[in-house]
Parts: sequence; C-alpha cells; structure tokens
Amino acid sequence: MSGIKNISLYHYPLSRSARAKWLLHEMRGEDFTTIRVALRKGEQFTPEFLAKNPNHGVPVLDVTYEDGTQQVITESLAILTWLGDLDDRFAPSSTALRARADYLQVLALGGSWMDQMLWNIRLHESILPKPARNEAFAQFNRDKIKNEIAPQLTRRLSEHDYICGDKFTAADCLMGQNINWAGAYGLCRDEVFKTYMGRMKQRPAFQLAFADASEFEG
Ligand SMILES: N[C@@H](CCC(=O)N[C@@H](CS)C(=O)NCC(=O)O)C(=O)O
Repeated sequence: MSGIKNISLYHYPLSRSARAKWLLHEMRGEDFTTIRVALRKGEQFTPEFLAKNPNHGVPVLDVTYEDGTQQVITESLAILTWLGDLDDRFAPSSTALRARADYLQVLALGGSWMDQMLWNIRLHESILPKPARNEAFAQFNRDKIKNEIAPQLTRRLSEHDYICGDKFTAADCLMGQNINWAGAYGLCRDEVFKTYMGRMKQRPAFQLAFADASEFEG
C-alpha cells in the first residue's frame, strides 16, 4: 500500500464498521489503528467526531498519507471499494470488465440495497420509539430479503465458494457482514449461508474483526 502511512478506523462492535475492520485485517493484519466510538454513550455526536462524519456514524476511515496529508472517508460502501482497489488480491481490476462489473454490482447490492432493507427492519423493530414503528413496513423489508435478495445470494453461493466467484474479495466482507446481520433477524439462515459463513469464520481476519462482538450493546 504505497503512499499510505497510517490508517485509523473508527469502529463499534458488530456494526457496519466491522465490514471495514474485516477487510483491513485481511489486507494489513494488525497494521492499522482501531478507535472505538461508544455509540451508546453518544460519542458520535461530539464536535470532533461530527467534524469527521456529519452523519454521526461508523465506519470512518482516517487515512494519513506519506506526505503527511490526511483524508477522512465515510460510508462503508465507499470505504470497502476504496480499500479493495488498493490491493489486487481483493478486487478484480478495472480491465477485467465482466468480473469488475459483477463485483461492483454485488458491492452496491450489499452496501446500498440490502443494507437499507436490514436497516429498515432494525429501525422499525427496535430503534424508533414504539409509536413511530411500522410493523407492516418491517415485514415488507423482511419479505424483500427473503424472496428477492436471499435467492440471488443462494444462487451465487451454490455455484461458488465466494460471493463473486472462486476468489475472496472485498465484496465478501460486505455481504458476509450483511448475512451475519440478516441472521440476527432469522433471515439468510439456510444451509448454503451456514456453509458460507462457516468458511468466512475460519478466516483469521474475520475472527479479529468480530472478536469484540459480545461487546455490542444493542
Ligand atoms: N450508510 C452508512 C451508515 C453508517 C451507520 O449508520 N452506522 C451506524 C452503525 S451500523 C452508526 O454509527 N450509528 C450511530 C448513529 O447514527 O448515531 C455506512 O454504510 O457507512
């Protein structure tokens, strides 16, 4: 990773920042800094944190380049795409047109479309105050994952060991975390998902990224 001096990740256990932490461990082992943001205590609303991410969420990637300049990257989808492009072990090159198109499609499906379905379930089943929750909307999102997303993922994982084929990519960090998240809602629990997640859980980088899972406070 030439040109980069240091990477810091703002993180909270089992959250979307675990996607980025997993990929960072795959790429750099322990060679990055993890900064825990106590979301339950509201640390994401401090002026220092809001200056980095006005959307008050993790992950935030704080990159120091070798020339001493810094850059902050927010949005897990952008972070995973950017990190993947730093290391050709984790992303198909832009000249591999078909593989690259498939990979970008899976990243967007996971980081945008499916992510929002999971988020809507979380919002309407546990985050919003009870009077603001909409049970039918939560169920609508559950049905979309069950009937539309899961079959697409099942087809991919039945044909190959990884979400984009025979090689692990950054898209596995994103979809793997989504499948884990969906599992907490009783979704994506068929055998094909268990086999895939079993394979992911054997990866030392996965184990490092999720070692703090028991510290998740809701
Ligand atoms: N679209 C953003 C969502 C980030 C996000 O909502 N993160 C949650 C944890 S999964 C968070 O930090 N929430 C605290 C808050 O919104 O105050 C991304 O994918 O990075």
